[in-house]
Amino acid sequence: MEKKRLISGITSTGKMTLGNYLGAMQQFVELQDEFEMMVFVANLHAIVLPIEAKVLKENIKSMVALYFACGLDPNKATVFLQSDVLEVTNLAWILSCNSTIGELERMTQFKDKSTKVRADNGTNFIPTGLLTYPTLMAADILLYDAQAVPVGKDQKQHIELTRNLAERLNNKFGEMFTIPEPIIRENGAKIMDLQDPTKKMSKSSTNPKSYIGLLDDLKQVESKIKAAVTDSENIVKFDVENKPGVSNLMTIYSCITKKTNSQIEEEFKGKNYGDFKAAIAKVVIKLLQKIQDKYQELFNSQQVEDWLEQGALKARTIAARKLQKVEWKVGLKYKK
Ligand code: AQP
Repeated sequence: MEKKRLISGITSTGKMTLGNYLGAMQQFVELQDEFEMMVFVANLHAIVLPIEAKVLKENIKSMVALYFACGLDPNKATVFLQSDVLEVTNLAWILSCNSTIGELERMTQFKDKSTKVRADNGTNFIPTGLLTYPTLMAADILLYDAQAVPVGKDQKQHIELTRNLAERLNNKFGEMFTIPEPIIRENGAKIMDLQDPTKKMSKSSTNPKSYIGLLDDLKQVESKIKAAVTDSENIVKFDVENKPGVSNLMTIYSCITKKTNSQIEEEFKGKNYGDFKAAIAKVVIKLLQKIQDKYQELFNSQQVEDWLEQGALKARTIAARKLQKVEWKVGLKYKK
C-alpha cells in the first residue's frame, strides 16, 4: 500500500525555537518512518514582513542544517527550499484569485500580526503578503497532494482555509485537489512564551528571554528556564488557566521525557520550583546538546547542499505535474 504523503514547513524568520521543535519538528521526525514526509524551509513566507537579506540567508542555511540535525533523514524525508519550486507561486496566484479579502482578513494570524505592524509603523505599512500568506500556504500543501499536514495549533485555521479553497476549486473546475487533514498533537501543540505564558513562544519575539532557541548557548538556556515566569504557590500542578507558566514548563518537560502530567506532579510533590526548573533545564540542555553537536558537524557540509538539491528535484517533479493539471482545468493552458 502506498504511504500517505505529509507536508509541512517552518518559516525562516529567525532561529528555530523549542516551540517549533516540540510543536512541529519532533513530529516530522517521528512521522518520517510511517509516512512519505515532505518538509521545506519556508523562505517565501519569511519575507512577508521586512527582513534583511543577509539575515534571511543565514537563517535559511542554519535552518536546513538544523532540520537534519534534529533527525530528518534525507533517505526518508524530502527536504527542500520553498523558493526552489517556482510552481508554488503560480498556484498561490490561482488560489488568491479564488479567495476573498474578507476570508483572508478573518485569519487570526493576519489580525494579530497586522495589529502589531499597525502599532509599530502605522496603518499604511501592512504588506499585501501578510494578507495573502494563507493562500501561499494553501499552495504549499495542495501542490503536492498532501493528505495531511503536521502543524502546531496556531496553524489550524490556515489548514481549514486550505480545505475550503481546495473544495471550492474542485467544485468549480472539476476534481484536482486532495483535501488535507491537519495533524495536531495533543501535547506540545502550543508552547508558550517563557516571560508571558499567555502568548505563544515565537522566534521573532524581541525579548530573547521569552524563547529558547535550538542554537542558544546552553548556559543561557539554563538561565532562561530559571527566569521563566511561574507563580508564588511553589506547587507543580497542571492548570493552564490559573498556573499558565508552570503548566507550560510541565508541557516542555512532558514532551521531552514523555512523562504524563500526573507523573510529573507526583515527581515534584513537596519540592519547590527551583528543583522543578533545574530538572527541566537538565533535559532541555541534554536535548539541545545532541542537536547542536550534530548541527556543528553538518553546517558548511557539502552533504547538506546535496540533500537539498536532491529534495528540490523531487519536489519540482511532483509540483510540475500538478500545476499542469491545474492550469489545464482552470483554462490557463489550451493544449494538453
Ligand atoms: N510556540 C509554538 N508551539 C508549538 N508549535 C509551534 N509552532 C510555531 N511556534 C510554536 C509550529 O511550528 C511550525 C512552523 O511555524 P512557523 O515558523 O512557520 O510559523 P509560526 O507559527 O508563526 O512560528 P513562529 O515561531 O511564531 O514564527 P514567527 O515568529 O516568524 O511568526 C508550525 O507548525 C507552527 O504551528
